[in-house]
Amino acid sequence: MAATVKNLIGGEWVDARSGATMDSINPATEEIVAVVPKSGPDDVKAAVAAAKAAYHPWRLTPAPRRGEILYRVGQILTERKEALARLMTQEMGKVIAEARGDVQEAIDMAFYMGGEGRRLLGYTAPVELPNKFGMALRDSVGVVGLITPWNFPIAIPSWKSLPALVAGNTVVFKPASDTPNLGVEFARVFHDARLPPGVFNVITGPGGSVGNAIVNDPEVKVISFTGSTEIGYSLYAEAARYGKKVSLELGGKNAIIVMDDANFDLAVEAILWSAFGTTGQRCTATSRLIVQKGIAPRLTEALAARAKKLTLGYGLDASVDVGPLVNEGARKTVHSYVEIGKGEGARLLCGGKPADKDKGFFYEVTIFDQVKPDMRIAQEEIFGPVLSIIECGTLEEAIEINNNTAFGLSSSIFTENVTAAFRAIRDLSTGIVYINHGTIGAEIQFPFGGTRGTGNGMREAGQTALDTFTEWKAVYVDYSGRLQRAQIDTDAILGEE
Ligand code: UN1
Repeated sequence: MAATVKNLIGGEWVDARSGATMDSINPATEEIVAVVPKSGPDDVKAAVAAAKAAYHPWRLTPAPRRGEILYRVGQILTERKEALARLMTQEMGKVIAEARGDVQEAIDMAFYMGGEGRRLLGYTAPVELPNKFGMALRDSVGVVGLITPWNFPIAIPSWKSLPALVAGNTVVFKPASDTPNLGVEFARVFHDARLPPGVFNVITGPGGSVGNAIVNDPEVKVISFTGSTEIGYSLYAEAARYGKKVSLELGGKNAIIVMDDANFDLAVEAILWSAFGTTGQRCTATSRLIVQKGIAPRLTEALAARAKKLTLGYGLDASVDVGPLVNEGARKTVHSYVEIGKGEGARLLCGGKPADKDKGFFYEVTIFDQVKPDMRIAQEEIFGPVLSIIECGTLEEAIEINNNTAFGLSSSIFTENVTAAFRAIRDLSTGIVYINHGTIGAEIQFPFGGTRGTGNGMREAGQTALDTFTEWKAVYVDYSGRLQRAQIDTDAILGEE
């Protein structure tokens, strides 16, 4: 039976002011999973006001206490891991093992950022005048707006909210329209961890009205967004009008390079996992395979044979390899790219059409070879189970093909040659680089993000996440009891005129 859920504003569970609702659909069965508030700008206003009212007390709560609440969040997520994972498979389609991994990523982040409650490290440095002290501190920013996608419905909200909260900010969170129920369940974890009312608010609704209202509310000081490049760039321009800090995590066109000397069996496993895991709907998914000529025929044949054996189905069944696409629109987009690929002269090796099933937005796992680096299917993000195989001659050529796209999130090379591996580390110009592993599977303690059109230079996760959600404050304490002028009175110390 479909759940009916509410927004969380100022610690209260409330409907949209207008009373409007929208449905969240199971992409495997097309049944309604939940009925959620279809919020609008008024609801955003209320959430921002609640977050603003909660800000000063939260900011003045000692950071170790804030961290302890995050530990409780980690504990509750651990207790609810299986239930949240099942809900995730139902609401967005990823297979159950991957859904558990998604929740685990949030658990990891909760304990990692909980620890930041006793770190949030600043630094001291020597100063140039006597009887004077200098230090640099991280300070909170204020109300932050978090707008997240459906493909990692628990993990990505955790990457954004947990560093924001430990640093002393308060949150207005808008989950994706395809996974609003999970967004509300995520908020429930904070509520049940006894986070003070108003520190974390969730409002569900369409990006057009709710997302825009968050971006255009002057009280929201930071925007962290993960989604399409088109929307990301446009909200970046909007937010710039208010001088807001913006962190963008956008598209990818990630490649695995396979050199002739690669561990063949390992490469096959890694390519299938990175290209077709999460039905290709990860920002980090492998959508290009750049393969050296010597190994290309054998690798292509092995991949096509193995891909045909992957089982498509409802991800609650643990034997299923690949779930559905998130909605009908996504399936249409994927299919239109397959048509484009055929039109461009690439050769279709397998898949290339919606799967033959009564219900659900399933699409067959698809591989093209004879793809040229400048074809649209090798340049544009498809966000589905479509792999394009491009042949290359040398390592230099492979690296050049890898780097020559509008995106720069993740890349990978399979080689047993340490010299080639280190050259790749040096020259692959993406934010994440893997050696002998596919392009997916980043861990939360390292920076996550990419170059070029993948973002705006910010990084999520790791220590770098704190840069989005803090301002640096430089503090000088002069205990000399007299006026000491920096850059001017320093000469006197050396006895110079
Ligand atoms: C995403 O695709 O937006 O590295 C996030 C990975 C996961 C996160 C992916 N840990 O593939």
